[in-house]
Amino acid sequence: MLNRKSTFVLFGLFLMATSIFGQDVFISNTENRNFTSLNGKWKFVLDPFQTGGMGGMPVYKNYQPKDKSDRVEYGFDNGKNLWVPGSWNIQYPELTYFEGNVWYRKTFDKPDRTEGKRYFVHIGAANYKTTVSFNGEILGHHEGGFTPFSFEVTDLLKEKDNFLIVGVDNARAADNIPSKVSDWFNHGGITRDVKLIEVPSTFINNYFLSLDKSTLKQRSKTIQGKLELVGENRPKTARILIPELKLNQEFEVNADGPTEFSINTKGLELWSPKNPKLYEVTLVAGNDTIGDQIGFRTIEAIGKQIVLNGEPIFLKGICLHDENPLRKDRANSIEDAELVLGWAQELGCNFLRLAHYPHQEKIVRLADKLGILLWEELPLYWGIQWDNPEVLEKAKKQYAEMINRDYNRASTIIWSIANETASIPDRNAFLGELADYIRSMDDTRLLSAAIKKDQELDGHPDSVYTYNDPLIEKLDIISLNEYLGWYGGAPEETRGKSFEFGFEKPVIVSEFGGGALQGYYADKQTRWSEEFQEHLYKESLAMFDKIDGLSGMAPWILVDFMSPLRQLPDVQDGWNRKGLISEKGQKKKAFFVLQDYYKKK
Ligand code: GCB
Repeated sequence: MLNRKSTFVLFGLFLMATSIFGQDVFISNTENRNFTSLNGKWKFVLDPFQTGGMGGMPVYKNYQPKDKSDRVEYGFDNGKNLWVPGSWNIQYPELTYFEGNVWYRKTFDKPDRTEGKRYFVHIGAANYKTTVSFNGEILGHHEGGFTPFSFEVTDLLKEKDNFLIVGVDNARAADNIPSKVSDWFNHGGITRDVKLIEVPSTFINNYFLSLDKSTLKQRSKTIQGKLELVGENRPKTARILIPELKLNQEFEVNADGPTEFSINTKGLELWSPKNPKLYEVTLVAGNDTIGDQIGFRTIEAIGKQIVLNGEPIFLKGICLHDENPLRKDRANSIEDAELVLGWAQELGCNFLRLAHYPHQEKIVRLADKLGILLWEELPLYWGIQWDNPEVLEKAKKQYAEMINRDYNRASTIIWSIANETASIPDRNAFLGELADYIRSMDDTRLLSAAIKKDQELDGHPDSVYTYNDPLIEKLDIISLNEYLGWYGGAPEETRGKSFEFGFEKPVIVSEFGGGALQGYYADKQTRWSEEFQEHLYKESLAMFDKIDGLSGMAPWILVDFMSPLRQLPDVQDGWNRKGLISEKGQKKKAFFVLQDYYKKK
């Protein structure tokens, strides 16, 4: 039998062997590049036993019978369509709980191209394992349901009848991230935009800009930059322009590897929730030019305070899943983002916890425009295989993809590395290494994790809840999820409780809450009633407010969300009811309790 290490080596060889044609290059800021959208109707072939990629006639070859006696046992042409982006579960009733592989096919002709251009297929997200093939050749594989990836197709692109076939497999597995069980719906398929991106032969694939916090108090503030290029013919110099600051500066480009540079600014306005100032920034390198809208700010944890641009700030937040409850689908449009951010603003929020996985890029960009601070995380959630080095590598890769995508967004201030995980040696080693890895990629943001209290006893008998998880050492913020009043204990029991932390760090309550069915009215002792939830919010807020060093709050959760774990008839019917707003968009009583609390903060 193979041990884990040799499986890991084989897995690596497999990935190398299957990426011969395509190049897996991270391309950021795709919205501001030249591209052809490949969204819309795609033909599909169902592959419940996950065998379509095997044998002499794999589905990605797109075989057609040559004559009337030929045998081909699949076919896209007369098949049904799936809309991209979107989860397949909501598109056909028979796919509601489908977990397995689906092959998607899109055909298209070559865009009007000028010589010397390169083309990449870019997928915003596909849940969970993806195989990308083009004109019958496998370009590569991607794992992880919420982060973007791309493969080059330049050398395979034909004038007519190109076919892109993408296999997406959402089967749950113990060594996935998330693992087998999670409290949200397993939306399968190509859930975010697909683009055919056109770039020059040497191009800017990514760049990282941040404000140097040591210059925060100076009149002339420094922006630190890093530029990454892909291609053979690197220019000797590149240029950054911020017209509003009358800035146009050239810098030398390294012969290989990324190039670091810094620029001094005058009159820079800082980005904040009160003034979400974004600058038009342009980078030019050789034949490539890319523009972006970027805000500059600093974020620090000093003593027990979270400090934005040198000033303490209280995070008035709420948790959120990346779902449009009205459409019952994964969110994938600017309208989806506007819907939920509109509700969050009405609640009085300046902060959102984007739980429990990377949300669509459009919401992060909208938060930049609206001045909403964000917490982002990976689904390092229940049941993760902490002792499996492959899983750690997957976590690093998915984290790198999220940081590569969102590094330039001022709104993102926290990377959270795990949710409610028990402190055992394997987990501590895994998350400790991950924390170091994230800091090596991005030391401009704060690290956190939703931590458990030292004693997890039913009935919550302790009057003092203590937090001494050694992982906190690696973090900037202590975040805690506490459901006293819902899971064990009555809401009134909150009155006798207090909190103690073994570390001098700011504290965020990253979850608390309870379920209520919108429109069900009863007395405050009756579970599932709006009054029960309202009562629980009043009691919980009073309890958490006493925490010394409380720097923010993100109750669970803004809107009811789909979850196969929640099957109580007539109450849940497949929905987690802890939302302050129902899946139809109606506010529950507790919404106004939190709104009132935030007004007073
Ligand atoms: C939690 C989890 C969250 C669940 C929530 C609940 O602690 O972090 O994913 O949905 O509780 O509703 O039980």
